Amino acid sequence: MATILQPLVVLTTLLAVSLACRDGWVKHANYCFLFSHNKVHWAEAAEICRAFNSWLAEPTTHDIDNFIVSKTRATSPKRVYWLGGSDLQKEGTFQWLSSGNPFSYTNWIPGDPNNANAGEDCLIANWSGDGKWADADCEWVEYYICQNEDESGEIQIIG
Ligand SMILES: [Ca+2]
Ligand SMILES: [Ca+2]
Repeated sequence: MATILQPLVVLTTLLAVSLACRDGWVKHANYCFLFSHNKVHWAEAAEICRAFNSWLAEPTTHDIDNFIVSKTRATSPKRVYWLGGSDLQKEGTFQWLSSGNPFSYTNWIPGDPNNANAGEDCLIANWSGDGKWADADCEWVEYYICQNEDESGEIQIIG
């Protein structure tokens, strides 16, 4: 009897876990988001998100972008966060890190991207606390947002 029930128990656990994001992650739509409490370079932020089995957040739609803005306003209105976009491949052409797709939805602050100073190639959220995007120097040390599909718990349970 125990051997018959065991797969059922595992399945039930999976279903329960998949309804929630990992501790510290916030659910929105079918995704989980982590708003960092530490600051790193853009490339390091991307590495950290990958290590969490996720990606540097990509607000490819107004819905996701609006969620990030709302969440930021509610918790840390002045913080800026690295996002998973850059024009490192081709100056002036911004693309998403995970797919390589060019931006379709955008939320640039007026005047950006401007590739200012020695060059700015990395996408940052909530520039000037305005809820808008800017291109920023990839070497700046900033907070970051990771994103993954809402299935994070399954891997941990199976393991
Ligand atoms: Ca640039
Ligand atoms: Ca800029």
